[in-house]
Amino acid sequence: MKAIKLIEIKSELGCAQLGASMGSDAIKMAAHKSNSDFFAQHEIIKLPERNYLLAKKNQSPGHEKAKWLRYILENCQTACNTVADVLEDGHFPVVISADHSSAAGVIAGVKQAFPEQRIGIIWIDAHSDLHSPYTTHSGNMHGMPLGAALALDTEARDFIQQTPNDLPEQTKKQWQHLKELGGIAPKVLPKDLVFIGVRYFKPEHSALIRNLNVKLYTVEEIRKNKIEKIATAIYKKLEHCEKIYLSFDVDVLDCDVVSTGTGTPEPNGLFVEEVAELIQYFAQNSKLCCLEISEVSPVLDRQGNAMAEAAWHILNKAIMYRT
Ligand SMILES: [Mn+2]
Repeated sequence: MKAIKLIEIKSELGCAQLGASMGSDAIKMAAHKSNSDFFAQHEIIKLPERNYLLAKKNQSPGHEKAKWLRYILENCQTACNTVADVLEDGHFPVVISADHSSAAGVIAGVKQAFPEQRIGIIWIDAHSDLHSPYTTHSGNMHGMPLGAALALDTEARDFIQQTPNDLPEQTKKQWQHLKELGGIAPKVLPKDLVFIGVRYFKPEHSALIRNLNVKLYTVEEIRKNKIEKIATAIYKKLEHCEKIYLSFDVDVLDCDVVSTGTGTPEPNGLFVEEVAELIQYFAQNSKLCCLEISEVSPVLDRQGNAMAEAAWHILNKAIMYRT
Protein backbone atom coordinates (compact mmCIF):
# COMPACT_ATOMS: atom_id res chain seq x y z
CA MET A 1 0.00 0.00 0.00
CA LYS A 2 1.35 3.41 -0.97
CA ALA A 3 2.02 5.89 1.83
CA ILE A 4 -0.35 8.85 2.00
CA LYS A 5 0.88 12.40 1.50
CA LEU A 6 -1.56 15.16 2.37
CA ILE A 7 -1.78 18.26 0.20
CA GLU A 8 -3.60 21.21 1.74
CA ILE A 9 -4.87 23.89 -0.65
CA LYS A 10 -6.44 26.81 1.17
CA SER A 11 -7.00 29.14 -1.77
CA GLU A 12 -10.63 30.23 -1.89
CA LEU A 13 -10.43 32.66 -4.80
CA GLY A 14 -12.65 30.37 -6.91
CA CYS A 15 -15.61 30.37 -4.49
CA ALA A 16 -18.73 32.46 -4.47
CA GLN A 17 -18.51 32.78 -0.68
CA LEU A 18 -15.67 33.09 1.81
CA GLY A 19 -15.02 30.44 4.45
CA ALA A 20 -13.77 27.38 2.54
CA SER A 21 -10.17 28.24 3.51
CA MET A 22 -11.12 27.07 7.02
CA GLY A 23 -12.38 23.71 5.75
CA SER A 24 -9.14 21.75 6.18
CA ASP A 25 -8.72 22.98 9.78
CA ALA A 26 -12.34 22.05 10.51
CA ILE A 27 -11.64 18.54 9.18
CA LYS A 28 -8.55 18.33 11.41
CA MET A 29 -10.71 19.33 14.39
CA ALA A 30 -13.22 16.61 13.49
CA ALA A 31 -10.38 14.05 13.31
CA HIS A 32 -9.07 15.20 16.69
CA LYS A 33 -12.55 14.93 18.21
CA SER A 34 -12.76 11.33 17.02
CA ASN A 35 -9.41 10.58 18.71
CA SER A 36 -7.59 10.05 15.41
CA ASP A 37 -3.95 11.05 14.98
CA PHE A 38 -4.21 10.87 11.19
CA PHE A 39 -3.05 14.45 10.68
CA ALA A 40 -0.04 13.91 12.94
CA GLN A 41 0.89 10.67 11.15
CA HIS A 42 1.14 12.05 7.63
CA GLU A 43 3.24 14.80 6.17
CA ILE A 44 1.15 17.78 5.05
CA ILE A 45 2.32 19.78 2.04
CA LYS A 46 0.75 23.23 2.33
CA LEU A 47 0.37 25.14 -0.92
CA PRO A 48 0.58 28.94 -0.98
CA GLU A 49 -2.56 31.05 -1.33
CA ARG A 50 -3.43 34.67 -1.96
CA ASN A 51 -6.75 34.93 -0.13
CA TYR A 52 -5.67 38.36 1.18
CA LEU A 53 -6.63 39.67 -2.27
CA LEU A 54 -10.30 39.17 -1.34
CA ALA A 55 -9.89 41.62 1.54
CA LYS A 56 -8.02 44.28 -0.42
CA LYS A 57 -10.05 47.38 -1.16
CA ASN A 58 -10.36 48.30 -4.84
CA GLN A 59 -8.77 45.01 -5.92
CA SER A 60 -10.31 43.86 -9.19
CA PRO A 61 -10.85 40.10 -9.63
CA GLY A 62 -10.12 40.53 -13.34
CA HIS A 63 -12.68 39.66 -15.98
CA GLU A 64 -16.18 39.09 -14.56
CA LYS A 65 -16.53 35.72 -16.33
CA ALA A 66 -13.22 34.37 -15.02
CA LYS A 67 -12.72 35.86 -11.57
CA TRP A 68 -9.14 35.70 -10.23
CA LEU A 69 -8.13 33.45 -13.15
CA ARG A 70 -4.54 34.70 -13.26
CA TYR A 71 -4.05 33.64 -9.62
CA ILE A 72 -6.03 30.44 -9.99
CA LEU A 73 -3.76 29.58 -12.90
CA GLU A 74 -0.81 30.02 -10.53
CA ASN A 75 -2.50 27.87 -7.83
CA CYS A 76 -3.32 25.14 -10.32
CA GLN A 77 0.23 25.10 -11.71
CA THR A 78 1.55 24.61 -8.16
CA ALA A 79 -1.06 21.93 -7.43
CA CYS A 80 -0.17 20.19 -10.70
CA ASN A 81 3.55 20.03 -9.90
CA THR A 82 2.96 19.01 -6.29
CA VAL A 83 0.55 16.19 -7.15
CA ALA A 84 2.87 14.98 -9.93
CA ASP A 85 5.86 14.99 -7.52
CA VAL A 86 3.94 13.02 -4.88
CA LEU A 87 2.80 10.45 -7.46
CA GLU A 88 6.27 10.15 -9.01
CA ASP A 89 7.71 9.53 -5.52
CA GLY A 90 5.35 6.56 -5.29
CA HIS A 91 3.00 8.08 -2.73
CA PHE A 92 -0.79 8.46 -2.62
CA PRO A 93 -1.90 12.12 -2.62
CA VAL A 94 -4.92 13.04 -0.49
CA VAL A 95 -5.83 16.61 -1.38
CA ILE A 96 -7.90 18.72 1.00
CA SER A 97 -8.89 21.81 -0.90
CA ALA A 98 -10.94 24.89 -0.12
CA ASP A 99 -12.55 25.72 -3.43
CA HIS A 100 -12.90 23.09 -6.13
CA SER A 101 -11.08 25.07 -8.85
CA SER A 102 -8.02 23.28 -7.43
CA ALA A 103 -9.14 20.11 -9.23
CA ALA A 104 -8.05 21.59 -12.58
CA GLY A 105 -4.50 21.54 -11.19
CA VAL A 106 -4.81 18.19 -9.41
CA ILE A 107 -6.05 16.43 -12.57
CA ALA A 108 -3.23 18.10 -14.53
CA GLY A 109 -0.79 16.68 -11.95
CA VAL A 110 -2.16 13.16 -12.33
CA LYS A 111 -1.85 13.44 -16.11
CA GLN A 112 1.64 14.95 -15.84
CA ALA A 113 2.77 11.99 -13.73
CA PHE A 114 1.13 9.43 -16.04
CA PRO A 115 1.16 11.09 -19.49
CA GLU A 116 0.81 7.84 -21.41
CA GLN A 117 -1.99 6.44 -19.29
CA ARG A 118 -5.72 6.85 -19.63
CA ILE A 119 -7.17 8.68 -16.63
CA GLY A 120 -10.69 8.07 -15.31
CA ILE A 121 -12.49 10.50 -13.02
CA ILE A 122 -15.17 9.75 -10.42
CA TRP A 123 -16.74 13.12 -9.60
CA ILE A 124 -19.00 13.11 -6.53
CA ASP A 125 -20.65 16.53 -6.42
CA ALA A 126 -24.04 18.29 -6.62
CA HIS A 127 -22.64 20.26 -9.58
CA SER A 128 -21.11 19.20 -12.87
CA ASP A 129 -18.33 21.87 -12.85
CA LEU A 130 -18.06 21.68 -16.66
CA HIS A 131 -18.25 25.40 -17.32
CA SER A 132 -15.65 27.59 -18.96
CA PRO A 133 -15.31 31.39 -19.01
CA TYR A 134 -17.25 31.23 -22.32
CA THR A 135 -20.30 29.61 -20.69
CA THR A 136 -20.31 30.56 -16.98
CA HIS A 137 -22.91 32.89 -15.50
CA SER A 138 -21.20 33.63 -12.17
CA GLY A 139 -17.58 33.79 -13.31
CA ASN A 140 -16.59 31.70 -10.24
CA MET A 141 -13.76 29.41 -11.25
CA HIS A 142 -14.84 26.58 -8.91
CA GLY A 143 -17.52 25.75 -11.50
CA MET A 144 -14.90 25.13 -14.21
CA PRO A 145 -12.29 22.50 -13.19
CA LEU A 146 -13.78 19.74 -15.35
CA GLY A 147 -14.26 22.21 -18.19
CA ALA A 148 -10.49 22.75 -18.02
CA ALA A 149 -9.67 19.01 -17.72
CA LEU A 150 -11.89 18.13 -20.71
CA ALA A 151 -10.63 21.24 -22.59
CA LEU A 152 -14.10 22.70 -23.13
CA ASP A 153 -14.78 26.17 -24.51
CA THR A 154 -18.21 27.19 -25.84
CA GLU A 155 -19.85 23.71 -25.92
CA ALA A 156 -22.33 24.32 -23.06
CA ARG A 157 -23.83 27.25 -25.00
CA ASP A 158 -23.47 25.65 -28.44
CA PHE A 159 -25.62 22.67 -27.46
CA ILE A 160 -28.52 24.96 -26.46
CA GLN A 161 -27.98 27.35 -29.40
CA GLN A 162 -27.01 30.29 -27.21
CA THR A 163 -24.26 32.81 -27.77
CA PRO A 164 -21.18 32.28 -25.58
CA ASN A 165 -19.76 35.03 -23.37
CA ASP A 166 -17.58 37.50 -25.23
CA LEU A 167 -14.09 37.38 -23.71
CA PRO A 168 -11.01 39.56 -24.16
CA GLU A 169 -7.94 37.94 -25.73
CA GLN A 170 -6.10 37.91 -22.41
CA THR A 171 -8.84 35.87 -20.69
CA LYS A 172 -9.01 33.49 -23.66
CA LYS A 173 -5.26 32.91 -23.40
CA GLN A 174 -5.36 32.38 -19.64
CA TRP A 175 -8.14 29.80 -20.06
CA GLN A 176 -6.12 28.10 -22.81
CA HIS A 177 -3.17 28.01 -20.43
CA LEU A 178 -5.30 26.41 -17.68
CA LYS A 179 -6.56 23.75 -20.12
CA GLU A 180 -2.97 22.97 -21.16
CA LEU A 181 -1.44 22.67 -17.67
CA GLY A 182 0.87 19.67 -17.53
CA GLY A 183 1.40 19.98 -21.28
CA ILE A 184 -1.53 17.78 -22.36
CA ALA A 185 -5.08 18.77 -23.33
CA PRO A 186 -7.61 17.32 -22.99
CA LYS A 187 -6.50 15.25 -20.01
CA VAL A 188 -9.61 13.16 -19.77
CA LEU A 189 -12.23 11.96 -22.26
CA PRO A 190 -15.93 12.58 -21.46
CA LYS A 191 -16.54 8.81 -21.57
CA ASP A 192 -13.96 8.35 -18.82
CA LEU A 193 -15.82 10.70 -16.47
CA VAL A 194 -18.53 9.47 -14.10
CA PHE A 195 -20.78 11.79 -12.11
CA ILE A 196 -22.33 10.77 -8.82
CA GLY A 197 -25.07 12.86 -7.20
CA VAL A 198 -25.02 15.80 -9.66
CA ARG A 199 -28.46 17.38 -9.32
CA TYR A 200 -28.20 21.13 -10.00
CA PHE A 201 -29.16 21.51 -13.64
CA LYS A 202 -29.65 24.46 -15.89
CA PRO A 203 -30.57 23.61 -19.52
CA GLU A 204 -26.93 23.86 -20.60
CA HIS A 205 -25.79 21.38 -17.95
CA SER A 206 -28.30 18.74 -19.03
CA ALA A 207 -27.46 19.36 -22.71
CA LEU A 208 -23.74 19.09 -22.03
CA ILE A 209 -23.99 15.85 -20.04
CA ARG A 210 -26.27 14.35 -22.70
CA ASN A 211 -24.24 15.47 -25.71
CA LEU A 212 -20.85 14.58 -24.23
CA ASN A 213 -22.37 11.26 -23.12
CA VAL A 214 -21.07 11.54 -19.55
CA LYS A 215 -22.42 8.82 -17.26
CA LEU A 216 -24.40 10.19 -14.32
CA TYR A 217 -25.64 8.23 -11.31
CA THR A 218 -28.43 10.22 -9.66
CA VAL A 219 -29.22 10.27 -5.94
CA GLU A 220 -32.34 8.19 -6.70
CA GLU A 221 -30.32 5.52 -8.55
CA ILE A 222 -27.78 5.31 -5.74
CA ARG A 223 -30.57 4.95 -3.16
CA LYS A 224 -32.55 2.42 -5.19
CA ASN A 225 -29.62 0.09 -5.87
CA LYS A 226 -27.04 -1.61 -3.74
CA ILE A 227 -23.98 0.62 -3.39
CA GLU A 228 -21.76 -2.34 -4.29
CA LYS A 229 -23.68 -2.75 -7.57
CA ILE A 230 -23.17 0.93 -8.46
CA ALA A 231 -19.46 0.81 -7.59
CA THR A 232 -18.98 -2.35 -9.67
CA ALA A 233 -20.78 -0.76 -12.64
CA ILE A 234 -18.57 2.32 -12.40
CA TYR A 235 -15.41 0.23 -12.43
CA LYS A 236 -16.73 -1.71 -15.40
CA LYS A 237 -17.37 1.62 -17.17
CA LEU A 238 -13.82 2.80 -16.37
CA GLU A 239 -12.09 -0.53 -16.99
CA HIS A 240 -10.07 0.92 -19.90
CA CYS A 241 -8.59 3.57 -17.62
CA GLU A 242 -5.27 2.78 -15.99
CA LYS A 243 -5.52 5.37 -13.23
CA ILE A 244 -8.54 6.81 -11.43
CA TYR A 245 -8.83 10.13 -9.63
CA LEU A 246 -11.76 10.61 -7.23
CA SER A 247 -13.05 14.06 -6.32
CA PHE A 248 -15.56 14.54 -3.50
CA ASP A 249 -17.25 17.93 -3.16
CA VAL A 250 -19.12 17.83 0.15
CA ASP A 251 -22.10 19.64 -1.38
CA VAL A 252 -23.14 16.28 -2.82
CA LEU A 253 -24.40 15.65 0.73
CA ASP A 254 -28.01 16.66 1.49
CA CYS A 255 -27.91 20.17 2.99
CA ASP A 256 -31.21 19.65 4.86
CA VAL A 257 -30.25 16.31 6.40
CA VAL A 258 -26.45 16.45 6.74
CA SER A 259 -25.22 20.05 6.93
CA THR A 260 -25.23 23.49 5.31
CA GLY A 261 -21.48 23.87 5.81
CA THR A 262 -20.46 24.46 2.19
CA GLY A 263 -20.56 27.42 -0.22
CA THR A 264 -23.26 26.15 -2.59
CA PRO A 265 -25.47 23.78 -0.54
CA GLU A 266 -28.14 21.78 -2.37
CA PRO A 267 -31.14 19.85 -1.03
CA ASN A 268 -32.15 16.28 -1.97
CA GLY A 269 -28.60 14.95 -1.83
CA LEU A 270 -26.81 11.87 -0.61
CA PHE A 271 -26.48 10.83 3.03
CA VAL A 272 -23.16 10.43 4.81
CA GLU A 273 -23.20 6.62 4.90
CA GLU A 274 -24.07 6.40 1.20
CA VAL A 275 -20.99 8.42 0.22
CA ALA A 276 -18.84 6.65 2.82
CA GLU A 277 -19.81 3.24 1.45
CA LEU A 278 -19.28 4.32 -2.17
CA ILE A 279 -15.83 5.77 -1.52
CA GLN A 280 -14.95 2.72 0.57
CA TYR A 281 -15.49 0.53 -2.52
CA PHE A 282 -13.45 2.86 -4.73
CA ALA A 283 -10.65 2.93 -2.16
CA GLN A 284 -10.30 -0.84 -2.46
CA ASN A 285 -9.34 -0.59 -6.14
CA SER A 286 -5.62 -0.27 -6.82
CA LYS A 287 -6.28 1.99 -9.83
CA LEU A 288 -7.34 4.79 -7.49
CA CYS A 289 -4.28 7.04 -7.44
CA CYS A 290 -5.50 10.31 -5.90
CA LEU A 291 -8.37 11.47 -3.69
CA GLU A 292 -9.59 15.03 -3.19
CA ILE A 293 -12.07 16.45 -0.66
CA SER A 294 -13.29 19.96 -1.28
CA GLU A 295 -15.59 22.84 -0.28
CA VAL A 296 -16.08 22.33 3.48
CA SER A 297 -16.98 25.78 4.83
CA PRO A 298 -17.43 25.64 8.61
CA VAL A 299 -18.59 29.26 8.99
CA LEU A 300 -21.72 28.42 6.99
CA ASP A 301 -22.51 25.34 9.10
CA ARG A 302 -25.71 25.73 11.14
CA GLN A 303 -25.00 22.53 13.10
CA GLY A 304 -21.61 23.22 14.65
CA ASN A 305 -18.90 21.40 12.70
CA ALA A 306 -21.25 18.83 11.12
CA MET A 307 -19.98 19.05 7.51
CA ALA A 308 -16.34 18.67 8.49
CA GLU A 309 -17.28 15.74 10.74
CA ALA A 310 -19.13 14.13 7.81
CA ALA A 311 -16.12 14.76 5.53
CA TRP A 312 -13.74 13.28 8.11
CA HIS A 313 -15.94 10.20 8.63
CA ILE A 314 -15.94 9.59 4.86
CA LEU A 315 -12.20 10.23 4.46
CA ASN A 316 -11.37 7.99 7.42
CA LYS A 317 -13.40 5.11 5.95
CA ALA A 318 -11.66 5.55 2.59
CA ILE A 319 -8.27 5.37 4.30
CA MET A 320 -9.24 2.27 6.31
CA TYR A 321 -10.29 0.37 3.20
CA ARG A 322 -7.48 1.49 0.91
CA THR A 323 -5.49 -1.38 -0.54
MN1 LIG B 1 -20.24 21.42 -5.99
